[in-house]
Amino acid sequence: MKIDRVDLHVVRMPLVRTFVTSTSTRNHLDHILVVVHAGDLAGWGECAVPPNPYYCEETTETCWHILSKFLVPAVLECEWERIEELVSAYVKVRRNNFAKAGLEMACWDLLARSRSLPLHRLLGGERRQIESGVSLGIEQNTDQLLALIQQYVDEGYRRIKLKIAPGRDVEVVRQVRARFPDIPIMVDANSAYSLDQADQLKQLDAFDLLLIEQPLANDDIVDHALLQRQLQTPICLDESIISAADARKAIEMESGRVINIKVSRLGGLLEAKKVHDFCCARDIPVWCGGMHEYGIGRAANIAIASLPGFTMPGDISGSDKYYAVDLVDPAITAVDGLIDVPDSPGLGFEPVAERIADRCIRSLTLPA
Ligand code: OSB
Ligand code: MG
Repeated sequence: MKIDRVDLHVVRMPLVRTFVTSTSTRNHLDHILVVVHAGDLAGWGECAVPPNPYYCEETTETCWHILSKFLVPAVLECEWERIEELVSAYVKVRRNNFAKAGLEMACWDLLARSRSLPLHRLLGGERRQIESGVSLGIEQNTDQLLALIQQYVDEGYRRIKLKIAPGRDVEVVRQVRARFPDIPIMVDANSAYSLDQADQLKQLDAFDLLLIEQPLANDDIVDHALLQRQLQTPICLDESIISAADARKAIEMESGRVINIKVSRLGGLLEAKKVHDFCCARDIPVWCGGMHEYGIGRAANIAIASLPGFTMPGDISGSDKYYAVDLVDPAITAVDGLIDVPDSPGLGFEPVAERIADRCIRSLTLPA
């Protein structure tokens, strides 16, 4: 395989509802779409990167820089048959995982289309449907939060994730649990606590939570291990795990009992699969996290979540949870809390050129 041209597009999408976490507030997103061309074939990928460096250090601007100056030029030089060979073309680039993930995803799509296979088959997926959950931002008004949850439960979603922060935690979770005694609930702190707030977090043990996601610092696995010893609720790591090596070390240290696999945070589907395989061998449950992906990145999440080790419902909701109109056909929908894994070649959902052009705010083709 030889890629002869790469298009980059920044595509701006408004969110149907403002999304607040312990570190940021989002009304719209500027993800980068990556299109790799090889002869008549094209593959699509998405850098689902936040506009500001509050989840991780990358932003839309840093991804644009790293893609256009380093990753794309390296890939344009490369002859490859397997994704491992492609990835080795840019192995010198440290981190910048969101940028890598968008380009690598496009190459997986290209490879799958060149073999007329659905992406989930290339990855080793087995599930025909995936269980879908929703991630809910911090809401100032708890009645509004309860109404939102009711709406998603009525739509059939099987698991909810609540964003928490100091001051918006124990009491909110208490009210949600009282109103929804049976629904599986997880909470996500996005690193808002420190170890000396362990007593606050211990109170969450009373609510039969599936897990607490990333309570402590974004780059920590040591304090998480100390905290896990004091908590009954399993800790799940998100921000702290940016490679399969990190996953191995965190499991070795008992820093948590569950891992959130996010394609973009891990720098691509290959590394995501490595984390999955390692966790499977160690009986560590994993689930698929998200970054509000548009349809392209969402399709890749569906494909990876079809692997057998994804035993917990993930953050892959229907696109309508975030977007009035998504960029792909057919629309990605959850019915009765399940999303079908598509069987058409590549990502399995087709990008719609006019919708992308309408929302595109910046484009570049390489080589120039
Ligand atoms: O920590 O999982 C997170 C969104 C932005 C930044 C961080 C996170 C999230 C989500 C969104 O929880 C999950 C989704 O894509 O539905
Ligand atoms: Mg998280």
